[in-house]
Amino acid sequence: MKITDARVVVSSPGRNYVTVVLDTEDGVVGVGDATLNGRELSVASYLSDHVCPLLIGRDARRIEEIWQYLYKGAYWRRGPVTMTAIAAIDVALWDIKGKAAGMPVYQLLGGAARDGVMVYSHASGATLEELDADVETQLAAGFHAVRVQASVPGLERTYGIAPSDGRVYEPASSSSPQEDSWETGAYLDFAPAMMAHVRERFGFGVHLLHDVHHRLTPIEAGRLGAALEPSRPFWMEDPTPAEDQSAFRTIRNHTTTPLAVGEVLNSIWDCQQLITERLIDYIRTSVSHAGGITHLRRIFALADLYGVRSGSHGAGDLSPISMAAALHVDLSIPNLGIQEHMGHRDPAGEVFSSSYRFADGYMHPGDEPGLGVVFDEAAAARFPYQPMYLPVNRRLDGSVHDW
Ligand code: KDG
Ligand code: MG
Repeated sequence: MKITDARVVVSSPGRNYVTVVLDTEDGVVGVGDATLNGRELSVASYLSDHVCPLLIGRDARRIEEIWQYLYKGAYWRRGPVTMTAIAAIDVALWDIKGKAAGMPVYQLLGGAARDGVMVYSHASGATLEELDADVETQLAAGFHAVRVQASVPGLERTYGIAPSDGRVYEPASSSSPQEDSWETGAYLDFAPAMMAHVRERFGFGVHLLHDVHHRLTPIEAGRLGAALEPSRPFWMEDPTPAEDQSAFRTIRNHTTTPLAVGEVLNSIWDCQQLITERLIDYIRTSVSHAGGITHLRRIFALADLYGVRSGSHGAGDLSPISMAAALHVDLSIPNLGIQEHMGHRDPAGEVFSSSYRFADGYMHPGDEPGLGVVFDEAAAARFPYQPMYLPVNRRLDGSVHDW
């Protein structure tokens, strides 16, 4: 089954998405997501300038061989641009394999290990009252797990606060990076009080999650984890910059709050120490930024050996193709923890139609052959690329901090 065309489509239906389309000689078409928020065109270039030409004439059925060819054949290893590009090709090849077999991808991965995938949604507010109202909305929608974020008093802008009109949270903005402000002391005082407030209001029957977004030092994160313990969060996410793996030993030594990390990590080698030294509880690598279904399954298999569970990133900047691919993996692995699900802004649904479904806090990828997502290239052409940047974060003294 030879690949006859490989092309990259950059579109912006509600936000930017980079989509790979692979055609094969017998008419089976596969799609993959290559979106890297704020750096979309670098992945598009890596694909169209360096990867797509290498695929023409290759056998689409040889997924592992193509993965190894693209990874080892480049000589230069890892990194978000390379691994997102490889991921998109890998996911498109799994889509093709499923369609050719007449089966949903999860059946090819061993079948369903559970009936549905528990997902968490987001709640946020500029005030605790607004946060309460949003948590109520998420619970009414059926979610059993909710990530909670609120504006830190005294800071001009806080990470993770969705617009008050109900649209999905989107940190990227056009023309130039937005500047956020940061003061560790104010945050460390506020976050445990916010979590305690939500617990008091909604009780212990809902899983509560919180994202620190890489902003603390290890000892500060240890202090936060300990302060959160009475609220029993499902996890504390990205407490320190994710690339510093040994930092998690210090955090671990000071708290029993479960730790989640990995949305910015791209390969099994980036999380080897975190997993094998049991420094975390949940690994958040995603299908689209960590080498696709093939490589993500390898990471989760390693994690399973060490009692670490999955908790994949699923922000709105991962397209519906990635969401579907994540659900096929989540449904089939033994060590699912939870899956993030933010949804997508309109008019993404005009470009991507997906067969995954949500009911009572759980999602299922559906039983269409392949991934179950149809990408409408003609519709995508109506929404041209918009330059977008993620924010930068500054401390009150003007120095650049982790965002
Ligand atoms: O593009 C960056 C977002 O995907 C990220 O900020 C979202 O941290 C995030 C999360 O946990 O969803
Ligand atoms: Mg996060």
